[in-house]
Amino acid sequence: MTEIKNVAVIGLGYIGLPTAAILATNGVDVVGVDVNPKTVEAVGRGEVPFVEPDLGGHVAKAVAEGRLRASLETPVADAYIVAVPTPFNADKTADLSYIEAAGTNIAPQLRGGELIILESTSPPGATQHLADHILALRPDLSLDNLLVAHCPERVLPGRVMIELVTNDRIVGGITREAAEAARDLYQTFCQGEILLTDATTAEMAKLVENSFRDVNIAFANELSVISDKLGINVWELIELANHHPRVNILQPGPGVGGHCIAVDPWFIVSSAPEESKLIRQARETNDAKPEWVLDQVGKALDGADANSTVAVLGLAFKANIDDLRESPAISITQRLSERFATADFKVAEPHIHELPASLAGRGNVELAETHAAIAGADVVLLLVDHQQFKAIHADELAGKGVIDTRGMWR
Ligand code: SAJ
Repeated sequence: MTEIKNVAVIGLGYIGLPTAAILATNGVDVVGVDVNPKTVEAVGRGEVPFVEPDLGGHVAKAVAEGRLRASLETPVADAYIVAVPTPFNADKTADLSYIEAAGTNIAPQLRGGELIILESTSPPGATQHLADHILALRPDLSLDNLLVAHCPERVLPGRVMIELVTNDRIVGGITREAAEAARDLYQTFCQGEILLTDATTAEMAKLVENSFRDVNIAFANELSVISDKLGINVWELIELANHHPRVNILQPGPGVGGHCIAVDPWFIVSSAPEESKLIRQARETNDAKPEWVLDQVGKALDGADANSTVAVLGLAFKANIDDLRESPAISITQRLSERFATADFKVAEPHIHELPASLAGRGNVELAETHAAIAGADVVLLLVDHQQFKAIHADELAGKGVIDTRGMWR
């Protein structure tokens, strides 16, 4: 195998760019590749096109030192790290077209001996599929002279630059040699333990971690619905139960958002539909939670929608971030504005300055400052437990219908 002096990172998104930057600041020559010219231009200038603490400094330093450059074209390199999206299709199977496109662009650049690592969250078999795809384009090569491995990312948005260094990593090789080569590359920046396995187990490990969280959040969400029916405060209930030394129930919410936990379990379900009953049910339970929140608002409005104003607090998919992707708060606000078309909705989200496209232009939805939104509201609906909302005083809520989906005012 070739000694790895330079790496091409395919996909400069939330995972690819941090990985490219951290490799570069640890002495590896990196070319970051992206299909979006704006991303390539921004990274080329040493800038980061999205919010992630500490990433800006790494990218600026790597570019200034000449270790990181960005390109629209896949170059010749000793190793390739593929970090492209794996969305799901309408039938909830994984869409591997971005991975295939990355493979198509890598194939002509290969000379034999390269390491190819798939980092994208993938259904079981995707790494083998990538290898097969490349080898079909390059029949002159084989797994004897091409090292293909899977190394799933597991970093938490908002803590990416810390967790890239400190988290343990799972590396699954199509061959043992591939796993060992990938381990050696990650060791340039990863201080956690690097655990070797086969590619399919590594793929499943990532999916299982996020499904574990999804199933446990579904349990909490189900408890909140049961508790409401029985007239019990679910937050108190969970706090009390969690005093048991072997019980650790997660927190209910308005639904599960983000691009990982609400997606990855479906990759397990579509691989083994008959056997994944609990995992599927958890997904359905969490996906049903927004509808339950809508019903709560309906009860609070009590038929008086025409003259009512609802303050909606928070649009992000979780607390203290600006990430709106797959946010249940957005879909709840959209559906509220349609179902209660004669009510007004004042949305307070401290992390944004204008409404996202899915909400902009709706006559009854408007962005507002938090306290002003509450002051004019009949019903206050808290969807995200942002730090900023802690400053809301109990007096501000007096006399209003309050729906607290996060237990902020438990
Ligand atoms: N949520 C709850 N109740 C809870 C915890 C979370 O309702 O008790 C909700 C959040 O509000 C949010 C969603 O779940 O809508 C997901 O948030 P999260 O903080 O659980 O996870 P993500 O999506 O930000 O990141 C996860 C992480 N996976 C695990 O913790 C197992 C991260 O380590 C992964 O790298 C990431 O998915 C990923 O990229 O796969």
